[in-house]
Amino acid sequence: MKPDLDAFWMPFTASRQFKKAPRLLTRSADMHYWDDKGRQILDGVAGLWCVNAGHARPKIVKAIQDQAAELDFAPPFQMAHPKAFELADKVAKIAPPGMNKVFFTNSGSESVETALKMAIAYHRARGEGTRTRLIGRERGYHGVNFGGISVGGMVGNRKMFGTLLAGVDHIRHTHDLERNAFSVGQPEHGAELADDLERLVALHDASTIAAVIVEPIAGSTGVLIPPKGYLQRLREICDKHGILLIFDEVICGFGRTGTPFAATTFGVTPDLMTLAKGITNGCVPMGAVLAKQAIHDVFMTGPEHLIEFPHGYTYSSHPLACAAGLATLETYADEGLLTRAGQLQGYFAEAVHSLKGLPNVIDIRNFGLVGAVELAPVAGEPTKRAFNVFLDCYDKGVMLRTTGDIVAISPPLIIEREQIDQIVDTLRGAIQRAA
Ligand code: PXG
Ligand code: PLP
Repeated sequence: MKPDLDAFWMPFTASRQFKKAPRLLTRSADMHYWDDKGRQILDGVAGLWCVNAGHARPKIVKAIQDQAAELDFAPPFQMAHPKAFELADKVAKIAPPGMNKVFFTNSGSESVETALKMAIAYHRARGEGTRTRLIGRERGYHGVNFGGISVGGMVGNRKMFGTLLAGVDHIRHTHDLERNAFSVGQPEHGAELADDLERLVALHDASTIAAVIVEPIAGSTGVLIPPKGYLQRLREICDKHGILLIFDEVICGFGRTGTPFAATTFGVTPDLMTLAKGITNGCVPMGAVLAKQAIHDVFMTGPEHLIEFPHGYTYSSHPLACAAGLATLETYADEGLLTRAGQLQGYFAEAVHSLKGLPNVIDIRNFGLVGAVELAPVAGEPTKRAFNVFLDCYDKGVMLRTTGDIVAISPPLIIEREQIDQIVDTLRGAIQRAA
């Protein structure tokens, strides 16, 4: 039976267009979706950057089913269940060295709010309560809650929502078509853009700044790869001024860049790290914040019967999410998925860069198993060209994602070479037709 489409107010959707021509997914397995008409669609974006092990993987399905029957819910405040500890331990074991404390949330947005609150509370607990300012970056995406859109830098996600958080500033983004267009892997130019943080320190004084939050690779804004040396420089400047560095790895985490986390791939360890999406392979909502031991320990003072960090969600460390997370990590390990992007990235890079020279293609970028093709906008109608490419690809059986006039590719890490070819060939046709 066809559902009535009226009541559901859809998130981040051109909903009037959608309801005229709905794209309804009804089934999934491995690299594919099927729609309500029985059409098979190749998943070029891991659902929404989250289904890193591919769809409906047996171990994960069974773990969720078994968990629902065994223990459906356990209160996470003043109580717990064993799998929460088990999952925290397993996540800590693949985390960058020293990031061994894990706080669970239910989404990337909640992870961001949690990390920002941790940063401010950490400084206060150490007697530096003046450090309350949060620094984000232009074009950053840190979810949709008030803290996240305040430090975020995507204008469209901010402009409708008033004054946002006070005491926030932004460093410049790193996108530079003039110097870096068509870079394969990390761009050469732009490490010096990290020095923008020095400008904000000079303006506000380090004693007012709690933390800087950046995505190692900015995903949602259109896949901006960090220039060589940029993240290292940001780390150095944070250290020099006692500012915490937060990496938002909601998209980068769990194998997208060729190691478990972008922090490891790029060799820069932050103080706090936000995770979500791939932690449960997208099967049950879950997020997490990883913290360095020393940050955690600052909170562990005062009378032992008191709550040290007054924060948490009803569904933090939900049993279904923990069961899914454990089975997900096992699946990643069984199949070597957290390093597979490293093995495929050469082939993937060559495939996506083969689109260079097509009409309106003004940049192509890639790292690990994430890529983007930036198109010149239709004059006076920004976003339309890429959206038409997205619709065309979907019509031809490949699901991609667009933001602005950028088409993003971030397939499940189980992808095979022929499927990379199918994505790129379909995209080639759509870009030609959109000329
Ligand atoms: N931080 C980053 C870096 C993200 O990519 C979030 C936080 C928020 O996570 P939740 O689970 O609250 O959505 C994200 C999520 C897109 C797109 O258009 C990307 C995300 C979400 C929705 C759309 O590419 N990333
Ligand atoms: N609003 C009300 C009235 C609540 O009682 C709660 C939680 O108890 C929340 C919001 C927060 O919900 P959650 O813990 O699921 O984020």
